[in-house]
Amino acid sequence: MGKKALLLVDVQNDFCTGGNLAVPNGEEIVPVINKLMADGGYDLIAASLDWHPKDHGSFVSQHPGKKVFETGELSGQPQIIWPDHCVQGTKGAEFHPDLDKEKIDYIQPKGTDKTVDSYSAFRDNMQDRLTGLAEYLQEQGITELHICGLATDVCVKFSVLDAAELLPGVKIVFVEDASRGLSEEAVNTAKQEISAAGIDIKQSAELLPEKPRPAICPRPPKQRKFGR
Ligand code: VGL
Ligand code: ZN
Repeated sequence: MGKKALLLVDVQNDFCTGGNLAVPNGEEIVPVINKLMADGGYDLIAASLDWHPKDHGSFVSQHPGKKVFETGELSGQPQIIWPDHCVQGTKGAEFHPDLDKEKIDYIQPKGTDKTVDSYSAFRDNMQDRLTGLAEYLQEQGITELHICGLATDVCVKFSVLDAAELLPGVKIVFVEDASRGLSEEAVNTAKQEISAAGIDIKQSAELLPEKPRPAICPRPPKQRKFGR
């Protein structure tokens, strides 16, 4: 029998309300993910962590004169300049406190090299170094992988597209309502790219076992007396 796995992308404080690179309502996915982890019937749950050194080359602090969300350069490549975020060992880099962390079997750090960014949980943005996650999932013999997290239009999108490319034969599903994005427009583009790659987009309820229906008529109705 095939194994079904769940991949949580960057469910970290800095991507939630109050964090340094907050995704609007990012924390809303936490209860959705907790339910998926509890009832989704997964054989394995993996999670990526954006895990940057404090002087990472994507940080605005390393680009004097640049503003956040402008395009700059990193190792000769165009690079979006981000607020400093998910610095190794800080509160912002921790999983959201309400996430059921004990259900996670494998943690994949990424973005640890300050000279290259890594949106995908599978490889860096130069596409020349794998993180090890694909190899791990292959070794485990997974046949289906559901992916969700933060942010839909950045790290989730690149993780989903890479999963389809790097895990041939594995069915990939993007779980939309267990993900949130930075920009609505970019989320729509991300969904189009995911669909165009032949990857399924589903809602978490479609991945959970159906609740037993309430009986329409649990016992015969009491006889009602009209008049006296
Ligand atoms: C992310 C921007 C920079 C993400 C990570 O997790 O979506 N976005 N680093
Ligand atoms: Zn980052």
